[in-house]
Amino acid sequence: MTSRYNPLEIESKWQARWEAEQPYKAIEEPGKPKMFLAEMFPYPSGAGLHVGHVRNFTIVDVLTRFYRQQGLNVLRPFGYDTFGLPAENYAIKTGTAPQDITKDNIANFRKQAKRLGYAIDWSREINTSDPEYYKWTQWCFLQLYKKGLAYQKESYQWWCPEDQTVLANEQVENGKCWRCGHEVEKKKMKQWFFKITEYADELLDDIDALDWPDKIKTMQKNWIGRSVGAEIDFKVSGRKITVFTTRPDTIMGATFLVVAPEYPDLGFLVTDDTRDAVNKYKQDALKKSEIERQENKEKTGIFTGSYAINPATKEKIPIYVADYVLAGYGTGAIMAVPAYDDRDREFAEKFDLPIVEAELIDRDLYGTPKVTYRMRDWLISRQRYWGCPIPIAYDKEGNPHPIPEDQLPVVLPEIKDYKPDSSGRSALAKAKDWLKVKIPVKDEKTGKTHMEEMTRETDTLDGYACSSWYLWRYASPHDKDHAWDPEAIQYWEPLDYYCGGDHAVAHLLYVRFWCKFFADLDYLPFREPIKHLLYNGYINAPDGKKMSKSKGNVIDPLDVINDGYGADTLRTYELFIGPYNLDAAWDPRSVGGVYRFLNRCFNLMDKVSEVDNTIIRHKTIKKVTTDIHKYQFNTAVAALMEYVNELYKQGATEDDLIILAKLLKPFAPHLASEMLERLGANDEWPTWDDKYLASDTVTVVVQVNGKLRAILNVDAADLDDEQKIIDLALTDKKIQKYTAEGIKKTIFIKKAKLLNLVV
Ligand code: ANZ
Repeated sequence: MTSRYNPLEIESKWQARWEAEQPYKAIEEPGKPKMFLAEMFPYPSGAGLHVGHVRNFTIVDVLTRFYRQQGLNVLRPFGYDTFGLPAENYAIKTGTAPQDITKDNIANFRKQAKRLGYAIDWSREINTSDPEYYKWTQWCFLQLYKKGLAYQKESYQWWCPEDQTVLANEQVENGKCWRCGHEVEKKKMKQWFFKITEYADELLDDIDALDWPDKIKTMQKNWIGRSVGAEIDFKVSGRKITVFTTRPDTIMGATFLVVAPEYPDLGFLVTDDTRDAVNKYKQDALKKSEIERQENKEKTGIFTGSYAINPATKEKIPIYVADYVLAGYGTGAIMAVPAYDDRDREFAEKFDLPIVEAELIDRDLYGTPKVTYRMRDWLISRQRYWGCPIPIAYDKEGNPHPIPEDQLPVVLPEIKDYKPDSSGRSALAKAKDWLKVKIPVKDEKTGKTHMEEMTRETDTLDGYACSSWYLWRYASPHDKDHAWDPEAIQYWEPLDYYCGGDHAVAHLLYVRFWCKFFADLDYLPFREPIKHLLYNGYINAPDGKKMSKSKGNVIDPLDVINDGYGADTLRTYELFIGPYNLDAAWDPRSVGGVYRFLNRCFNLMDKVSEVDNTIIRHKTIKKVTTDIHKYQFNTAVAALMEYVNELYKQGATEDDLIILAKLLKPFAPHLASEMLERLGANDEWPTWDDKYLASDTVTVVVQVNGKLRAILNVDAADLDDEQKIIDLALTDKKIQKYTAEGIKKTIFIKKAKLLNLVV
């Protein structure tokens, strides 16, 4: 007689054993097939794990355990994405060092993740704010810098006045800061960029072959946004304006030019008469977000006072400035063809400009072919303290110099006041001693090297830089000599399964970009870092609303566990809740249902009897295995529930129970391990034999002129094939008696499984 199911007791027993024995430690075994899985590593917030993390981590855990049980060499590491604003803002508020906050939060996350029983190789933990880690983020930066792919540029940038920092395009959502929701504005600043556009074509061309959700693939394609067209020069008194157009064939109808308000040469285009008004227009335009500027509102704009020559018609055409032309796209200048382009027509109508329906001409006559992308280069400098320092220093003339690799890491100094100011420099500017650094400089004339005192860069890197290479660090997380060990990379990478519910265009595009870049440097033997992507849905409150502290509707996973349900119930429930890729609402009753199911599994161990359940056993093995392969975790759990119901009805043999425990282990590993131990079995994944799985047959009624004449046994799958059913009916002797004269009409009603032959 077994005791009552006591999840808390069983779970602490198995967790203690896993802690002591480290069974999930991954070791390279050349020649043995591998499987590498990871979730998008979490930001360890002060609030600890939430139910969304649990869903995300459990999906990875189910696949991890599934492949382990199938005998593959599985790597499932864990890490923390720790730089960023929440810890810094908390530090500003409380004066606590972000380093200390982060340490505590990590300890809490680790404890909680262990409480959930994940099959993690804990020896491979990484933390992006650990100097041992970010030393290599800085090394990555320097490789990009050496190849000219990390560069500085003065440009208008999104600036969040609340967080006092610039934001990347991806971090501006509907004109607001992604983090604090404050309205953003444009500010002209010198900033660091990564030249992701260099890889735009390859990033686009390789998308189709990825086994990623179509939704994400489409978002990336749109984000990159390739446009094929031409650049055409228009002469303007001794200068020229180059426009980008996808319709060079319409040039005969170009009756004016429009430049963006930020157009660098605008100063040359304005005249004494127009200068003030144009400046005023420009200032107003800079306050608008790009989205606002592209909205289909009434067009605004102003004449600059200058004219250009249309190279095709040789006519003098006016040059306007208008905010519907964007600075960062194409050349920031367009030829307006109001007869063919809606936006240009609206503008022409409003400003009374000619609309000429001119003939279309050969493409090739004007301009040079040009491909343009919506995607911009990736803005990476942040005026914040809590980030990876950019390994650059400036000489007296303000020229940047890379910090030599043997001086890495550039460690973040401990400071007292973390607050940035509106001067545009991070709090690092106040760390006076840290700012000074000696850098070797080679004299071009003498060839000799001398040390020169310089000032360090005070910007830190966008956190997305830190997460652009962590998947490779997992292969050799403690390597002191490389960012990643080539042999370990060769064995484990690329990542087989990646699971997350965020970052469709930012992180998932950046990591592809770095992969291609490091592949070009021969540091990586593959050009796509992630084979299969699982994009999971969110878990909402019982009323379907987003869980949030302010609404007081947050479900704390640790409460669910400690209420007595245990981690196995929580894990199984979060996958049973619905298809993994859809949002789902928390349902407390269903948690209880899953708990009762696990109880029933446990109690079945008392009910061993002599019966033959071979067919249902093989059916269940097949269903659970194929469902997991298709990521249909909810229906896999449902199949196990059905199996248990059958075993209660029929009785269960020890073999039936062993199969149950093996199939249950990915979802409820503690209970399953306990059952397997008591049953004296290993956890090897079972296989099914199709010979026990005769296909389902159904009966189809065949009528002739409305009278029942025969009943056919057909394969259920054949119900979809009307002709096959008819052919089968016509081979039946009983039917043939009535159809010798031929058939006028056949009516097949699939739902009723009925075939009527009219003769
Ligand atoms: C003349 C023309 C005639 C155009 C026509 C279109 C249709 P996509 O497809 O999105 O790449 N354009 C170019 N640069 C722009 C900018 N910085 N801001 C706003 N609009 C810009 O769009 C390319 C077209 O958008 C270009 O081709 C240009 O207008 C406009 F019947 O040139 B077209």
